[in-house]
Amino acid sequence: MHNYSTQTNEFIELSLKNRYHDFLKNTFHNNRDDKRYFEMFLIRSFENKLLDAFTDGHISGTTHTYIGQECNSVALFENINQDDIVWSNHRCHGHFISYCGKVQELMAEIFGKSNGICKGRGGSQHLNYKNFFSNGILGGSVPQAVGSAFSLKKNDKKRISICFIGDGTLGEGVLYESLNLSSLWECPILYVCENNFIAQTTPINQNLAGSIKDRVLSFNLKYQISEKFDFDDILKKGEELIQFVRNERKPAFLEILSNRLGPHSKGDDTRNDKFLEEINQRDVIKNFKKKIKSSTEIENLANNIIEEIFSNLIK
Ligand SMILES: Cc1ncc(C[n+]2csc(CCOP(=O)(O)OP(=O)(O)O)c2C)c(N)n1
Ligand SMILES: [Mg+2]
Repeated sequence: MHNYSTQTNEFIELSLKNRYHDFLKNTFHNNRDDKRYFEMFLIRSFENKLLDAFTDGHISGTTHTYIGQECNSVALFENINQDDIVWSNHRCHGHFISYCGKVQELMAEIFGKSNGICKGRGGSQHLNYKNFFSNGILGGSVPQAVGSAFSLKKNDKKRISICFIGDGTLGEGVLYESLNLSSLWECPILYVCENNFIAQTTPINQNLAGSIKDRVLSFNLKYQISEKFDFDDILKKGEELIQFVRNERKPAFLEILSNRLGPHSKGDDTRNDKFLEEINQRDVIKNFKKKIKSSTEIENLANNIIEEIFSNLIK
């Protein structure tokens, strides 16, 4: 067992200096599963705090939380570098935290503060920091992701572009133009489709004909699916496709079956209790926790960090 609970200040100091990954190294050393559990739990704690902050009237507008899908970005970002180009969507907080760990600037951004990532003007959905971009328009980032991958193809031998979409984004026509061109031009892009079986309130069986796999294969992209709701499986498939795109300079598509455990945005969940109970049983964090001896210490550390950041913000 480790005593992690004293490291709140170190986190705040290092993540402000864009040294989140040094914090992870200093704190967890070679204990990779503790580190992964911390990263997933930090995102969950951040998102829960955010929902509370809306309920308590600290902020207005809207937000889409990543509760239930934390495992996807934590696993993928083990193989994505800060100089790769990341194109995220409306559900971007988890991707962003995995990219750089700048939790306080993200919360400040959502609170509309001038010390936020985009000086408080981007809000929850429109982030830009270094090579990370997000866009709240479904499919809005997709052609840009292809453009950036095309540029990397011409000017770079190792960097890649990563484009996150949801299953609902399969209804946007621009996705197919993008799949087509990225395949034809052999662009180094990885599409990641986080398939949580629902788009806002519309279940996938009411808006998607055929299969995601068949659509992707028809454009001749390399395709993989992670369907086990298991961190190690996402890590393995993600690593394989990221290495493929990096080395072969060709596009690939990873579909990850996922659980959206929270509402679409703040309180708008139309799914019934029985279904919610079922998907909570496959909560990847809960299952991952079973192998973590210091889980309480790690949860305390993450919760303390979020609490400290939040209380500084509302002072
Ligand atoms: C072009 C466009 N149409 C509608 C919306 C409103 N909207 C925001 S998120 C969302 C559902 C997205 O579903 P999916 O792509 O599956 O992602 P998820 O929310 O499940 O992560 C919708 C309809 C939007 N942002 N952009
Ligand atoms: Mg969805």
